[in-house]
Amino acid sequence: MSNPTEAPAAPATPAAPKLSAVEGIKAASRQLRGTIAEELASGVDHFNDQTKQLIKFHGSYQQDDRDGRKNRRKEGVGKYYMFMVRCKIPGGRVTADQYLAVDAIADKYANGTLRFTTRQGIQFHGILMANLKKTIAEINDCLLSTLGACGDVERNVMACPAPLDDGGIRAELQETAALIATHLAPRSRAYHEIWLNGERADGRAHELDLEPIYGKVYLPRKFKTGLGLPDDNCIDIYAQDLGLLAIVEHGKIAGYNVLVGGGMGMTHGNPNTFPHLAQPICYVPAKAVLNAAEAVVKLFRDHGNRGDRKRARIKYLVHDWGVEKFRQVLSEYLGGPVHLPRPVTVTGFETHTGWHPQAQGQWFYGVSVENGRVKDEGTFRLRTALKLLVERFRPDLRITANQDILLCNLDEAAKPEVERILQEHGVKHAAQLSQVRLHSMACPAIPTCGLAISESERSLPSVIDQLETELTRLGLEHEKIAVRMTGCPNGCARPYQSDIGLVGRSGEKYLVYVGGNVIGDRLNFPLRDLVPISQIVPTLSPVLEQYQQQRTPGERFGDFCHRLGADALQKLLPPLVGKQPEKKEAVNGEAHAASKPATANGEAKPVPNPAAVNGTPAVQAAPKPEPARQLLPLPQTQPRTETFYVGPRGEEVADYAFRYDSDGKVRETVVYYYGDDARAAAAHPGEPLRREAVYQGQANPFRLHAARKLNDTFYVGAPRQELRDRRVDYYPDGRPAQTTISYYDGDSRAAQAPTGAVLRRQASFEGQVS
Ligand code: SRM
Ligand code: SF4
Repeated sequence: MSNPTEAPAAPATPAAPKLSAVEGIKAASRQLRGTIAEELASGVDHFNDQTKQLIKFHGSYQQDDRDGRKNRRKEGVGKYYMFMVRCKIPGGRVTADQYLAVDAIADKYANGTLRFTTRQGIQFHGILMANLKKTIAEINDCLLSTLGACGDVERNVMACPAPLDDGGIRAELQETAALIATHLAPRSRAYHEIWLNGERADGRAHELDLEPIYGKVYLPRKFKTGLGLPDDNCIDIYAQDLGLLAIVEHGKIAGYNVLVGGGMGMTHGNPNTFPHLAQPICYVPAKAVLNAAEAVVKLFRDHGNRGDRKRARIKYLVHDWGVEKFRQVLSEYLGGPVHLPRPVTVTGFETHTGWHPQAQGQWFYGVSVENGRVKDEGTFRLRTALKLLVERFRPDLRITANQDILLCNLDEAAKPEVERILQEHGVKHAAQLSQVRLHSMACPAIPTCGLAISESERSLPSVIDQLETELTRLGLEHEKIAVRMTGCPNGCARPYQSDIGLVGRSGEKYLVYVGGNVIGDRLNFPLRDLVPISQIVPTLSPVLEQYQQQRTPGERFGDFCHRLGADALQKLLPPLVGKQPEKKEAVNGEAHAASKPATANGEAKPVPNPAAVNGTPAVQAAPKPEPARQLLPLPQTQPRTETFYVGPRGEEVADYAFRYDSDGKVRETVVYYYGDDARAAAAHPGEPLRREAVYQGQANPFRLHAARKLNDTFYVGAPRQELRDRRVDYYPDGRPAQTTISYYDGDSRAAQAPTGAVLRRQASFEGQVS
């Protein structure tokens, strides 16, 4: 790789709007049919690349066993393909019969577990292609569906699941969720034809299908709706594409504040992507809510980005247009002027675990399900316990947005037996669980999710174990602290709103966020990047100690972090270490920082230091101390540049760099992009440098969307032989100011220049030139 710190920097300017490949697949699919039926019938073990996209609309993802990949590669056998199947369950509502049916399917076709999702759905993992049709057919036999659980359509509609005695408010939310879900479900008969042997399997069937809302190419991307209450935001309304916040007057739902533009997903390496909270747009009376939902969906259908799937969510429309313009365009879809949102504040969040009274003397019990996984493992037999309870009491069931399940309509007399059955199966009563565990969530990640960079579901429990010990030591065990972990930045467990967010960055390393809250009305901020999993709790420890000592009465952990801010908190942190030190004195504080020159000799390269991102002194990753070796002294002068790398030993790739002024201030932040414009952590090993983007001053390299970009430098050529081709400088408003093109021997552009060619000329042109 060329030395990225030498050159001034540059990113891709949006190419002429071109439709993404998925748009073509949808258009050619004959309303979601494609060749799914033919491939299913052919007996192969996986779908082709086009069909792989289409089956998402039918509620399934093609995956492979990531645990087994390495061995299978060694053995020369291909991937072990298996499928995830997701049931779309509006409001998370399931009958006893349906629950028993899905429980049976878990054994019959899946991996013997169920997974309650962060959107109140139920997933199966590990289904073979040969069993896919039977699985989906049996799900439909029990009157659940997978249609539209994934894909570019309205996803599962969420609503507070708790059957509390509240005068019917939550029941109305549930009904409205079901209504919206039905109204916005795909109407294509393809689903019935393919999975349920529907009657219209002839080639012309698609001509009969009308999708009055979605049309031929459906939505530009997924779309998510949730209905919540100001005093109980258990569905995380600010994370929804469309959040409907009920306005209760005189004990009835008078209407809804319509919030639009929530979404968590971002991509390491793509500063144009970021988490975003839904913004209040307007108010609609209760009777107009379905119309409003349809209007927002249609606006998204017509205006969403169909060229770049990473920028295709409605949140980018809200962000790019601003609320005023969005409101104005929405009014056209609503057919008249809109009412401004009512002034309400979201104040509460409930997990709904434990015992709660319902109307008419009945009770519901919320079972906490760690990370949503329902399984039997050793003496912990949650799956058997739930099955027995459902068989014995026939409760109504509700999946929560916190991956838990509520057993509803229980009589007072059932209480002791419910508790006994759970206890006998090793399932702790909610009251025996710490608040931090009750409020934690993790996405599935490895081994099923194809996008995972790091572990999540399998790793969070041990992090929570350590955190519990630390919180107890500090007397903070009763604090409601939400920890949410994901194996990549897509945000499936909504980690960017929580008190503590842990986002997989690179193998065992995570970006640690703090400063959100359980209510979810604020985004958190990065505390430290690339923290090895073993160091997560030690990293948080000084912040928790400070919280214990300095919080104001009743102040929550996330609020405290938010009040102090990143700079103050980062100053409290211990040095970042790559491995647990064997000898304390070799790696603590300054002595550890002093190992920097040893890291520059190729034996161990520096890793990104997020503390430096926020202005605290730079500290490098420590190789395992070698007792016989002398640490070299730390240079007394300020570095001119500092470059931060990611990747395993031997495959380290520069991710970003700081260029300093002589007074020690960061003059510019440089971010590097490889291959298909990916950041180092997401790039494939050995991909060439393609772009350097330079930002003014000290930018947060993981939240670049608000930073002022100065220029992009584009490179061409093979890895380690990249040549600078052109640089685009930008005006403060983001418009291209000028393009400087480099010419090499023989006046050739970089793409034509021979290996080893020398730079001979640079010419600048106004605006953007390619
Ligand atoms: Fe998610 C993709 C799992 C809720 C944002 N999500 C995926 C896939 C399908 C991976 C893939 O594309 O190959 C994951 C399947 C893993 C597996 O093995 O099961 C996956 N997402 C999940 C679930 C199961 C996580 C969980 O712990 O429960 C959740 C299923 C919900 C459901 O029943 O419908 C789930 N995903 C979410 C949420 C939370 C929410 O909706 O409230 C988010 C953040 C909100 C949002 O949409 O922005 C979320 N998932 C994503 C993204 C990022 C989208 C983006 O705009 O950038 C992806 C990647 C993508 O779509 O390309 C993704
Ligand atoms: Fe997969 Fe990433 Fe979603 Fe986790 S957050 S399930 S790793 S896509």
